[in-house]
Amino acid sequence: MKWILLAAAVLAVISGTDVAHKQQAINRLLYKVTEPIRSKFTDLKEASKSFTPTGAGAKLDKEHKDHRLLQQKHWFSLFNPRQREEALMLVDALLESTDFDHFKNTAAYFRERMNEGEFVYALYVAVTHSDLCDGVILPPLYEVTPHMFTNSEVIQKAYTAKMTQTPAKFEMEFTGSQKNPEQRVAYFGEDIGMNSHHVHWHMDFPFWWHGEKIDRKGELFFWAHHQLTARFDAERLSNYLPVVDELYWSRPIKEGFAPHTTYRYGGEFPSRPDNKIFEAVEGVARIRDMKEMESRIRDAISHGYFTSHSGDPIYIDNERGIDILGDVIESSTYSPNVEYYGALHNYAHIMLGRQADPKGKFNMPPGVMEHFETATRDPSFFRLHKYMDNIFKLHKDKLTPYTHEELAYDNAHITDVKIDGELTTYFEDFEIDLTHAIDDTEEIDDVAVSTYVHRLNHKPFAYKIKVKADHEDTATVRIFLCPKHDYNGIELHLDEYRWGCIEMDKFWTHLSAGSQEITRKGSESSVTIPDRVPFSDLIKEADDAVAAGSDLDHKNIRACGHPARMLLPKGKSEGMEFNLFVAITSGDDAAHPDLATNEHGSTHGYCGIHGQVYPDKRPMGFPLDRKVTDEREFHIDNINVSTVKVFHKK
Ligand SMILES: *[C@@H]1O[C@H](CO)[C@@H](O)[C@H](O)[C@H]1NC(C)=O
Ligand SMILES: [Cu+2]
Repeated sequence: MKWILLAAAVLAVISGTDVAHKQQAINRLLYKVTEPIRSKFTDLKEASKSFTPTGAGAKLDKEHKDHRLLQQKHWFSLFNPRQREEALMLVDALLESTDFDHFKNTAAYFRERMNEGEFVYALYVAVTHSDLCDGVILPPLYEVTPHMFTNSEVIQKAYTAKMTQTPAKFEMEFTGSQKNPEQRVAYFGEDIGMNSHHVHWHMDFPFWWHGEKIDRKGELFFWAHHQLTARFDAERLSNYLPVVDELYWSRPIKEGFAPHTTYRYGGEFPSRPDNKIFEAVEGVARIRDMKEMESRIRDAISHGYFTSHSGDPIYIDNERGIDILGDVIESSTYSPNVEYYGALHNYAHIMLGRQADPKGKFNMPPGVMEHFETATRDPSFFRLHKYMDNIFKLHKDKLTPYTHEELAYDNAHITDVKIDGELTTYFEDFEIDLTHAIDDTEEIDDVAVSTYVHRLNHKPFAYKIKVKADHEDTATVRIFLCPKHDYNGIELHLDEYRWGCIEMDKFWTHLSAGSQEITRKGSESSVTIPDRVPFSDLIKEADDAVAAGSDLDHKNIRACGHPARMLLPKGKSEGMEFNLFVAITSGDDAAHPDLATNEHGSTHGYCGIHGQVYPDKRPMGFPLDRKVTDEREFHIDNINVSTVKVFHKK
């Protein structure tokens, strides 16, 4: 038996279907995407000339031959319907592949013919979803397309370094000035790890998705964005700012935004001054269209049902309702009646993105709000998401509060909750390689150019939870960090703070009869991922493995997940108080039988388990997602709320 496996492994290495070869091919396909495939990558270069695309690829090739495709060296936005259509043709062509060679050759062929932005998007999505690419790590997007994650100042400096052939490393500041109070939380909205999480979330769960059904996609849309909103609010409170107010269509957009960012092709990202009055965007929507979409959705929430195409009611005052509401609001292809309920989220992004040039008079490229990479930099992103979050809350608040039976787990008695170590945040510098930000040719050598950004991190810590169990069992542990006081320093009740709770972790564990201590490290959190592997490391590792005839065994391949270093919101020098909420419920909540020993790729809290059902059978956010009318229901042995302090050190 063993020699058969060995023979299979040897065969895989020789034929190039092992992870090392795949990783190498993906690296090379993304290497300097705005330039032709390097001639030293002979197989890809050859495929780009002589491959004959089939199926969806043939259809896309015909569009190319008919000169219908978007030119190269032009901006790309997923919210542009035609550009999206082109990118999705490539996604289909790639996902149709039945072997990796076909996948690789299709990609190589279209890399030389399609718009680079469309190509990168399609390749990232296809690698994420294709079984043929299992084990492949996607290079950090901030290194492949640095223009979307940095600013014009940094890119200009990079060009100077290249032109003068002088290696350089320079600082990247956050956008704006300290005269703007919003600047205090720019480290959150502009964090490259968080931006990457956001853009990857939308690649794992695309609104246009027409492939195999993705479990609880609409609910994940709600939960991932709700968590971004809650986290941003927590950061604001630590920075002496009130929580975000929602967006109003009929009031001025309070905060302006000057992105200081330039497209690689297509000029500068448009700016928006403070207090801009919303205008209709030609060819997209009028303000009254937006209000209409909103009021139809609010109507459905009040009625407790949506109306399908055929006029049938789809009841939502139940556990499943949130999933449907998420599908409707985004909207995704799962929306039961997109003609009637519209696409509130997607249209709102475009409306906000275009306010600088609503009539298209100045031929401005799309705004930061029209790209998932850049959207969170603009303070209006969080206003918009607060607005939608409040609509979700309206629905959740209609549901019957959890009963004692639903909350209790008589087997577990929490006797103590402690933090091992100090909850301490700090800022650090992080270096980003800018090699891919600047043009060159095969003949010109690369110059080492990088920028360092400031980013939030925290010291290692662990939760220590003492539990007494009546009998042996598997249990579900949920940990939330919740605001304790509002902006004015007034202590909040459970029903006031629950919606602002940050999901820190959720895991399954084995309880033995009697007393025990559960230790869980912050770094094990199921909502976060570790730092991304730099592109240059991925290249070196794959090239070395291929040269040595060995394979790669990648762990942590998911790109969706909040950055581990941002698990804790920023503290205060004197300490910022939070409520640490711990709930232990029965292991029956697990949707997979082995969760206590197998985390299924971790990072499932905000990103689910790839290709499988969401691990928790309960609604996302349980038990804090519903109204609490009687706080005493939560005074039970399996739930504990304690106060913790998060410090911030210079
Ligand atoms: C939770 O645990 C803390 C610390 O162990 C304890 O002081 C507190 O009384 C507990 N609270 C509840 C509601 O059980
Ligand atoms: Cu989003």
